[in-house]
Amino acid sequence: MRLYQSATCQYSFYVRSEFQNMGLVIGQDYELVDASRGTPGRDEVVRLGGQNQIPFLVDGEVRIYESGEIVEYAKRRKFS
Ligand SMILES: N[C@@H](CCC(=O)N[C@@H](CS)C(=O)NCC(=O)O)C(=O)O
Repeated sequence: MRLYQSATCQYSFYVRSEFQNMGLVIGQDYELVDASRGTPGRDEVVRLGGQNQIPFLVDGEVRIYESGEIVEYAKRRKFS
């Protein structure tokens, strides 16, 4: 999984916290990509998903923009 996010976005903070609570490990279970405005990461968000918004999760063909859905998806993926 690849999580596009930024340090100052509250929704990104929420997703990072939940991933940590689940015991997901950066570099092992997912990659963190800085997608602050004006970064190559943000360009990738738009290119891959068509919306200029973070947090954004990519996992294979899966693309999710809603923080709550990202967390639910990661839980299902880890625990099912
Ligand atoms: N649908 C979102 C709302 C996310 C949201 O509002 N993200 C803000 C940043 S915190 C955003 O991407 N705004 C547009 C921008 O930063 O250019 C969610 O709950 O995850």
